[in-house]
Amino acid sequence: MISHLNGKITCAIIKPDAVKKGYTGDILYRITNAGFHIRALKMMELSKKSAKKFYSEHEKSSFFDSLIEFISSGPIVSVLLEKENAVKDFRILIGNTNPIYAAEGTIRKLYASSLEKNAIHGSDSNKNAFKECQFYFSNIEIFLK
Ligand code: FUP
Repeated sequence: MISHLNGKITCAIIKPDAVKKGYTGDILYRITNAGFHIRALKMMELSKKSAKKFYSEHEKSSFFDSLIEFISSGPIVSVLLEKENAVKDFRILIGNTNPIYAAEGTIRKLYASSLEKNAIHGSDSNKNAFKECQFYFSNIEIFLK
């Protein structure tokens, strides 16, 4: 069982805009420099079907089709991160969803170009952190020993 990791893991995704612009290394440096430990990492492309599954909570939103088009438009880097207060601290590190409102020094302020092309994803709850880490890494227990 991995319930002892509740609150200590989160799922990050470096999105196609940031990967394409060559920001992957800089972003990972900022993440590890902030005290997060990388437990698993992979570069991949999401099919439209997988993208729809990952963002299913937004399927009724007006921006859904565009979001699916964007997130499946090129390679992404998905990362399983571990740290105390991982979910909350990572959301602070990445900043507001819209880079216009993101605080100075946050990853979205530094690397995002718009609300949609906002460089990075971070889980918004402990429940979603487990769900999303499982989505990208299937059997997460092997990475968390
Ligand atoms: P976040 O939790 O910060 O990733 O933001 P949301 O779950 O609210 O939104 C998921 C993604 O949808 C965001 F990263 C960007 C995109 N989005 C839009 O493209 N348009 C919107 O109006 C809202 C969100």
